[in-house]
Amino acid sequence: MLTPTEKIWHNGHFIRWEDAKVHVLSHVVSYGSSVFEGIRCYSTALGPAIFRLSEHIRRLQDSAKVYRMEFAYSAGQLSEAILELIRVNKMGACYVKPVALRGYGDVGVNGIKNPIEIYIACWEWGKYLGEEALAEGVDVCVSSWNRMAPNTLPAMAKAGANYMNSQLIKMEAVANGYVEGIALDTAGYVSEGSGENIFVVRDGKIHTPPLGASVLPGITRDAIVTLARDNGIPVVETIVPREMLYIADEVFFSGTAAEITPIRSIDRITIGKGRRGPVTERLQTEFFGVINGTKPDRHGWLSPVYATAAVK
Ligand code: PPE
Repeated sequence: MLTPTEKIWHNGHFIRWEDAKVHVLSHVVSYGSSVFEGIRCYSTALGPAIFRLSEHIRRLQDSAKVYRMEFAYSAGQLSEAILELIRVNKMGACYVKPVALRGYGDVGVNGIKNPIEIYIACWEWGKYLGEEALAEGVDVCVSSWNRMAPNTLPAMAKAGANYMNSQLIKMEAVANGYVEGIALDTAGYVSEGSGENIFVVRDGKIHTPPLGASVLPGITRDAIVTLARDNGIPVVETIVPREMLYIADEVFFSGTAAEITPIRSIDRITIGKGRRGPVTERLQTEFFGVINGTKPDRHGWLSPVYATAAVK
């Protein structure tokens, strides 16, 4: 269960956790008009440090732009608010969620006149797909639900409403005894999990669906592509047919919450040897190496919470 922290940031002020409430007639409640981020702060050799802060803030701004939401705060102000929130709450490793929503005011679908409320909360969040998942892999299915069609809800925006689709995928998967579901896009090609991007390895080459396959432009996805290239592992963004999942040597999920999670079976078909494969393991080693300081932070991905001068 969620353990409250002391403070939540709201429109430039720190308020008590208990006071971070919205009115039931806020636009977001009926119409799903929110955009948000999920960010991890890791406990590192430099103290708590946020992974890819500027990229997450940029995506939040991008999501808002698609939905014509205007922020009263700059990227710099939002970054500083996140760092300060972690300091105020005296947190180490934690998960940070900034959310911007259309609030209380006008009624009706067009929420353009409603105030934009920005909240940032943080809490401790462990392993997303279970404790064993990172080493053992997870059992998943292909969902009967498609990811949103490109001309319905824009997948590049991380909007609250997209997660109604995610909920259908996730609830169906769990009800049927799987940990997660993989959605296809409306053309029938592999898209992503309910809260993760997906990677398929065959003959030493990594494939991941392109942005046109209704996927979120994952920041972990980008980190994996970068780390793979750094390490001479071929990686391509390309359309992935469903059957390629079943005949892959390795398949894994990526996400802020899921990090790099191997998949050991899909629709009860064993993937590769049925456990974490060598490419997945190598990428985990590179990824966690940057975080725990055994590998250099070559791309400047970490923003230390207590050394603001180092924030990008
Ligand atoms: N696709 C979806 C649909 C998604 O929600 C996420 C993140 C990703 C891909 C991976 O993106 P990134 O985190 O930038 O690498 N899902 C977030 C929310 C999870 C939740 O349950 O809430 C996350 O991983 O934080």
